[in-house]
Amino acid sequence: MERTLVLIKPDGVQRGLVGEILGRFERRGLHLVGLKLLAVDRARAERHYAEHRERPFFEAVIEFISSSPVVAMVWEGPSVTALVRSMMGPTNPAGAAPGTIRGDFGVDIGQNVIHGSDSPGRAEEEIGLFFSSEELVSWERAGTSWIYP
Ligand code: D4T
Repeated sequence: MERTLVLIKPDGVQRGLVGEILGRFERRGLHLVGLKLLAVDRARAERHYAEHRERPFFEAVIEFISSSPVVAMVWEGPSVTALVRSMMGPTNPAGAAPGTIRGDFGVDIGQNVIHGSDSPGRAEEEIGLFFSSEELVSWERAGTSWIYP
């Protein structure tokens, strides 16, 4: 079963949106297998955003993600990476439809509330960057068979 990494960014945590965002994924029927609040240090931030090292916004995103705690989550489900990305909306909230997380709570491309892995392969790497294997819990949630077989 596919897994993906979600971060509620410092703006989402500071604005008290953790429960709202987590609840959307729960209500959608996704399965939670990892969850923690943590401060992202510069080294972890640079590894997470390594693909953007040459981009002009690199320094700003590193400072932002390490400015205040984030909530890291691992969600499991069929096609969960694409499904989470569709619930998030596009990177720039200005183009995000109402009903998406960024469309409901975001205004700024930098402070865009949430991160989700952009492919299943990338999700595996990002989960490894934020969670040890002992922190991921395999469990059965009552009623999952009524959401997907
Ligand atoms: P993240 O990685 O935060 O989920 O965002 P996305 O996957 O949606 O978008 P991204 O990797 O292209 O961008 C990473 C991060 O950089 C910020 N950003 C991005 C920015 O401040 N200015 C920009 O022009 C872009 C493209 C927002 C997200």
